[in-house]
Amino acid sequence: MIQATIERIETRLVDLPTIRPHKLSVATMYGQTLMLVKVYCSDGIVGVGEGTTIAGMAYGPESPEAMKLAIDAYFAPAMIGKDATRIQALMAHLGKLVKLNHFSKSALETALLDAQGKRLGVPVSELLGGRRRERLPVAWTLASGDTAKDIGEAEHMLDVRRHKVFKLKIGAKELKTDIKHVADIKKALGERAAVRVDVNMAWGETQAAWAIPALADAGCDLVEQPVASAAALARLMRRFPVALMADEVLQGPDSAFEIAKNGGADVFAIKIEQSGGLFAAQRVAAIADAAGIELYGGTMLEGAFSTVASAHLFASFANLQWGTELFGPLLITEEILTTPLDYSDFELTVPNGPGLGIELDDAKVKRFTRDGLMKVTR
Ligand code: MUC
Ligand code: MG
Repeated sequence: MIQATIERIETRLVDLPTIRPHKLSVATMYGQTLMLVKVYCSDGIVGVGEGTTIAGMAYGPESPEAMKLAIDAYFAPAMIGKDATRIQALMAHLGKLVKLNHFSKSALETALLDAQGKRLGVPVSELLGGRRRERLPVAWTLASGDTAKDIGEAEHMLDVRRHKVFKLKIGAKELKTDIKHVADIKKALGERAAVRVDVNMAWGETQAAWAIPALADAGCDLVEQPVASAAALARLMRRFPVALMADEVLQGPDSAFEIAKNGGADVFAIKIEQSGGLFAAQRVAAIADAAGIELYGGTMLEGAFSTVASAHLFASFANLQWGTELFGPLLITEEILTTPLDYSDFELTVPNGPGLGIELDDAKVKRFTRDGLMKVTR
């Protein structure tokens, strides 16, 4: 029986610039902040996890700063001295101490899984039941705010064979302007690419009912979270020849069950952070499978650690009908890994080494660390 207890937990905030402003209906992002957590264990093994949000607090209830505080003040003291090898038991214990904080829990669970994989000499995907695929299709988001620029960006991605599925961020402008934007992009790309939209909850139900058929006519094949309410999303279902995807309303297994019960979406965008961790996301996928809801591997525009943790999980899914959007590290100007991830031929290779199978470039990360280091020890 392997013995390893948790000795020390370190958190840091890492501020990284994005390659261009990323415009969503809720905010424009100029940079991304990663909350990185390291879990040091008594057997000398260190696991790394990450928590990331979209545009600070504009998208969801947690911020990177709040995650750091929650871990430093509440999670870490409760983890010191505990068995690092009993991950589900430890996460259940933390679940009793901290009610919500899905993103912080995902970061810690990622670090514990990374450490356990390193300890056992297996990739995290094997701890999640075993991978069914080695490579994952990766969509790219066009969100410069300018149609011509977006077309140029998409053409470049097609030329270098990095992406052939494009998600367009709409909802901030007039409906007609947004629909023209989508139609122009789809017309320029034609059959060479799939075009989807994410409205990030910006529309009311009547606006959505007017806009979705026009989007379908424009050649869009998937509409993500057009409205805020799960009930309104359910009412929009089956009315249009285009798939509807739930994102923001999907906040873990309980909400997944409610949406599935109400026939509330064709597709679930599964995100490890929004779900409350990798095991919770696995339960969301099981609910979707049982309900005949299709799956898409979502992102919180995460850095390498949450991206790769998600990749290990999505690689193990029985169904992944709509591929993934695990492009987060490509939106950031700085490489924070000693060996970059392999994005090629429209797909990401799931790393194969022990744990997450990636290594942090500590010197690089140090340069971009915001406040210095916070340590919680016994
Ligand atoms: C979201 O709402 O899905 C994922 C890709 C992207 O550009 O933004 C995110 C968040
Ligand atoms: Mg979304």
